[in-house]
Amino acid sequence: MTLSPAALPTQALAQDVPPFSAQPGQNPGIELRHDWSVAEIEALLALPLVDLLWRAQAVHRQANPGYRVQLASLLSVKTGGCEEDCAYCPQSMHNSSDLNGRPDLAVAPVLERARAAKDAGAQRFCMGWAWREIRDGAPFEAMLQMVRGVRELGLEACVTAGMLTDPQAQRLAEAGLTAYNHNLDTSPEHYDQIISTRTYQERLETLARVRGAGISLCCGGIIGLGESGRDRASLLAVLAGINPHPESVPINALVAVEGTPLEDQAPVDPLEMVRMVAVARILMPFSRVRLSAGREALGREGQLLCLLAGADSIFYGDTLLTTANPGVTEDQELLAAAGVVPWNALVP
Ligand code: SAM
Ligand code: DTB
Ligand code: SF4
Repeated sequence: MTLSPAALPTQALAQDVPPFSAQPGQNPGIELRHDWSVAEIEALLALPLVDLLWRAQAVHRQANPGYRVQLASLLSVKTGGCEEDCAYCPQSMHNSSDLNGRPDLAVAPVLERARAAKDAGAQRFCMGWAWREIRDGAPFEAMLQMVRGVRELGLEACVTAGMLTDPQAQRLAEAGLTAYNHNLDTSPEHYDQIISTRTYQERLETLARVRGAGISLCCGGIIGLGESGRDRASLLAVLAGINPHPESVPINALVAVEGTPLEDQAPVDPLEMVRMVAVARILMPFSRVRLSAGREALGREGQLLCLLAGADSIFYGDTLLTTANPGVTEDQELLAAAGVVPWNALVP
C-alpha cells in the first residue's frame, strides 16, 4: 500500500490524539488531564524532536484551528528595589543590576502606553510592579485605575505584582482585571537554589487567591536557571496539575543580566525552548502558551519552531520589563514568515 503525504498526518493523529473542538467541554473526545507524572513528562521532553513536534502540532491544530497568536505588550510600572532575592531578576535589591533609578509611572502615562500598544496591534496589556506583595494605599488605588483604563480601551489587562490578599484580588476583579501573572519559575525541587525569601507554597496560595476571585491565571516558568531535565518536567507537572489549567502559561528563557547571581549562566539552546513549548502545549491543550523572555537569543528560526510547537502568544514591543525584546516590525515580519495571523486580524 502506498501512503500519500496527505494521508500521513490523519493516520498518526487518529492513533495518538483523539479529535476535539476548539472549546473544552464541547467535545467529549478530549481528556484534559491534571495527573501527569514527572516520568511521563520527562519522556515527552526526551522524544525525538520530530515526534514531539508532530504530537504538539496535532494538539495545537485542533485546539487553535486558525493558528491565531495573541500579542501582549508589557510595561514596568514600578521598577527595581524589590525585597525578594530571585537570583535571575535584575529588579531585586539583593542584586546589583543597574536600572538607572527609574521612577514609578503614574496612571496617565501608563494608559498612554496602553493606547500606543493597542494602536500597534496588541490585544493584551500587562503591567508589572517589582514588589514582594501588593500593599493597600495610593499605589494600589492607581493600579486599579490603570486596570479600569486598560479595559476601557478594549484590551485584556494583566497585572504582575507579587503576592496579594483575598480582598485585593477581589478589588482587582471588580476593576475588570482579566488575568494575574504569578510564575512558579522552576520546580519545587530546584526552587531553593533560586529564591529564599518566598516559598513555593506561598506562590501556590497566591495562585489560589487569584482563582478564588475569578481572575484568569497566568502562570509559567523559566528555563536556563541551572535546572535539570527532571526539574523542567517537575515544573510542568505542577502547572498541568492546576485544575483548571492556567489560562496562560508563559515560558521564559533566562535573560542573564549583569549584576545577578545568574549572569554567567550558559545560554539556553533554542531547541530546549522548542521542547518546553511543545510539551506545555501537549499537557495544557487549551491554555495560551506564551513565548516570553529570551526571544532575542532564539533567532528567527528558533522562534518559528516555537510557533510550530504550539506557542500562541508573544510579548510584543521592544522592551519586556527591563530587558530588550524584538521590535514590532521584526515581530510582524516573524508572524508573516510563519504565515500566522494575530488575533485582531480575525477577531473584531
Ligand atoms: N514581582 C512580581 C513577581 O515576581 O511575581 C512581578 C514581576 S516579576 C519580574 C515577573 C516574572 O518575570 C518572574 O516571575 C520571572 O518568571 C520573570 N523574569 C524576571 N526576570 C527574568 C529574567 N532575567 N529572565 C527571564 N524571566 C525573568
Ligand atoms: C513572564 O512570565 N515574563 C514576563 C512577564 N511574565 C511579566 C517578564 C519577563 C521579564 C524579563 C526580564 C526583564 O525584562 O526584566
Ligand atoms: Fe521581585 Fe518579582 Fe524580581 Fe522576584 S521576580 S525580585 S519578586 S520583581
